[in-house]
Amino acid sequence: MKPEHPDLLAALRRSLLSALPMDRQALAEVRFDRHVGALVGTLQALYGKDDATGFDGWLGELLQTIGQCLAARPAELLALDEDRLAHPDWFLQSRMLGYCAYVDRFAGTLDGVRQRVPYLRELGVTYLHLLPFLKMQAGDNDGGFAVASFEAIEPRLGTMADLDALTAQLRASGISLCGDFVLNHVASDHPWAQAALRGEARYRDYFHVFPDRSLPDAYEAQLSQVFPEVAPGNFTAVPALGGWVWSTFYPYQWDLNYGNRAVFADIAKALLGLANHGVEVFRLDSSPFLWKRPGTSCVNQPEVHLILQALRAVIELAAPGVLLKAEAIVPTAELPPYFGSGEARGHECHLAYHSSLMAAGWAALAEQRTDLLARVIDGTPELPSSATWLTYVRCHDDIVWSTLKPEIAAGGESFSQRLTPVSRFLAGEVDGSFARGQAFQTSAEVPVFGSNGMTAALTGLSTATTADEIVHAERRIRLLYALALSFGGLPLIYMGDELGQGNDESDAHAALRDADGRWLQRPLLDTARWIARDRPGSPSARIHALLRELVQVRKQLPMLAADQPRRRLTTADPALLVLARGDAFVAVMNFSALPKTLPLSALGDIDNSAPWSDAFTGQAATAALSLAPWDLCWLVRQP
Ligand code: OTU
Repeated sequence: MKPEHPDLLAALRRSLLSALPMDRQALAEVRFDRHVGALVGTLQALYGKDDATGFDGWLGELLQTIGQCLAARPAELLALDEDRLAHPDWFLQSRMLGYCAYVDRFAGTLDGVRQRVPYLRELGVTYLHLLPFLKMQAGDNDGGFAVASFEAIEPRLGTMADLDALTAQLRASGISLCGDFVLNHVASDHPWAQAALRGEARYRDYFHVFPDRSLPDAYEAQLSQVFPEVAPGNFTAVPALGGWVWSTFYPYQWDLNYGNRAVFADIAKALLGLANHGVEVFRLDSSPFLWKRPGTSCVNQPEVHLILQALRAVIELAAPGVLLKAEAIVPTAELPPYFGSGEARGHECHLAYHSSLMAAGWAALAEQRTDLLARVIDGTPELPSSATWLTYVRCHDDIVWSTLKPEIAAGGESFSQRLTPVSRFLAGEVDGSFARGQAFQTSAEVPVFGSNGMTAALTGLSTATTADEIVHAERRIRLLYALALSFGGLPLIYMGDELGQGNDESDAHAALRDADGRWLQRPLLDTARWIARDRPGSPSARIHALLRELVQVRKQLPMLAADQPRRRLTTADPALLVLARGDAFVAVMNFSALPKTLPLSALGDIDNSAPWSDAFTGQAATAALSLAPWDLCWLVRQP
C-alpha cells in the first residue's frame, strides 16, 4: 500500500479497532501494521482501479467486519493463534499425519466423528480433513461441494453446536480440523443464487450471467472441461435468469463472480465465521478457477493469486493460526504461485496438494518403472518456509492424469500413448493386471482422463486370493504410503485405506456410482474390518499394523519433517526409486514384481562413510540391499 494514503490508512485502522474491545486492540494494531499493506495492495489491484466508486468506504466496511470477527474469536482460539505464530513450522513436523473422510461415511454425523477421535489418535492422526459438512443442496450436491449455506451445518450431519464440540475435542487431542471451503461456486439453492433467481440485481452480479450464447461460446472455445462426460460444458441455461450462468462443474454449482468486490467480502466473512468455530485449515476447493479472463483457459489467472493473498491477509488479521490449502489439481510447475510469488512469496497458501506425485506413484506401480515419478520429484520446486505439500495416495476424487502432461512431454512421448495403458491397467482391463479400478470420463476421443478406485482395489488387495498375492498387494500399499510419508510434506491417509477397504460395491450407492464414478472410492467405513483391526492375522489388522508402523517410525525421524532437504539419487534400475532426506535418511523403493539387489555403493553420490541401519528393524544394513518384489527399505544413521 502506497505511503501517500495516510488518511485512508488511519481510517482503516479506526474501522478495524471500532469493532474491538479494549483488550484486543493492541493485538489488532500490531497485526494491522504488519498486514494492511498486503490486504489493501491486493484489493486495490483487484477492485480499486480507476478510482472505483466507494472503494475506500467498502474497504472500511471490510476492516470493520474483520474487526468484528476478531472480537468474536473465542479466547481459546486466540491463544491457539498466538501459539501457532510462535511456532510457524508446527505443521511441518514429522509427527504430523492427516486423515481424510466424509462425515457420513466415516461416522454418520459430526457427533459420531467426535466419538471416533480415540481411533484417530490410535492411528497417530494430527490433522483431520472432513469433506464438506456445511448445509448442501437438497438432492444432488456433488458430495456436499454444492454449498447451500456457509453458516449452517448439513442437518443430516449435525449442528453448529456439534461442530464446536467436535473442534474442541479435536483440539484437546492435538488434531487440527481441516474443512472444505468451496469458494469457487455455490449451490443453485444458496440464498445468493435464490436472490438472483428472484431477479435481485445485487445478487445477479454475484454470478457470471450471459443473456445469450455469444460470450459463452467464445469462452467455451478456450475452456477445458472438468466433467466432460457427466456434466459437459461450462455454462447452464437458466430460464429464470434469462440466460446462461457459468457453471464449471455441475449445472447446479454456479461459479461466483470475483470481479464483484461484494463476493470477496462475503466470502472472507464466511471464512472467518467458520474459523471461529474452530476450523483450523481451509481446503480452498477448485482454487484455480476463481477468475475468468476472455481468451484464456480461465484457470491460474494472476487475479486468483491476488484473491488468495487477500484472503491470507484477512486471516492474518483475524485468525492467524489458520492455514490455507490450495486445491489446485494442476501440473507441479504451475503450483508455486499458490504459495505466493515475487514479493508475495510465502504470503498466500500454506499447503497445496502434490497431485502429480500421487498420479506418478500410480503410474509407476502400473508400469513398474519410475521415470515419471523421478521427473516429478526432480521438478518439485523448493517452497517458502512455513509451507509444504499435501502428500497422499488416494482421495475422494479420481486420479487426475492431466497433471502429468509436462513430465510426459519432457520425455518426448505422447500423453495418451503413455497413459492409456496405465489407465487401462488400473481399470483391470489389461492381461495380468492386479488392479480393479475404473476409468473416469473416458471415451473414444478421450482415452485418458481419470481413474477411480480405492487403494486396496487399485493395488490388487481386494482380489488377492493366494498368500503371495496378498503379500504383494500389501507391499504395494505400503510402498505408495511410504512414498507419501517420506517425501517431505504433510501426508494424508484416505479413510478405509488403513483397513484395506475396497471399492464401494453396495447396492445402496449404485445410483450414485452410475451418475458419477468417483463414488466408487467413497464407501461406508467397513465396521467389520474396523473391529477386526486388532485381531491378529485378520486382513485389516495386517494393513492397519503396517501403516501404523510406517507412521510411528516416521514420527521418530526428524529428517522426515517437511522442511528437511530432499534429493533423488539416481540408480541404473528403472524400477527403483531412491530418495534421500538430508544426509541421514535414504528410502529405496522397488516398483517391480521382481526382487532387486542394490549395492549401497551404487547409491549415486551418497556418503557411505557412516554405517546405515534399517529404520524398521534397527539392524545394520549390509553392503548390498535385497528388496523383495514391491518392497521398500528406509535406511537411517546417526547424522
Ligand atoms: C474439487 O475437485 C472437489 O475435490 C470435487 O470433489 C468437486 O467435485 C469439485 O471440486 C467441485 O467442487 O476442481 O481443481 O476429478 O479433481 O473437480 C480441482 C476432478 C477440482 C477434480 C476436480 C477438483
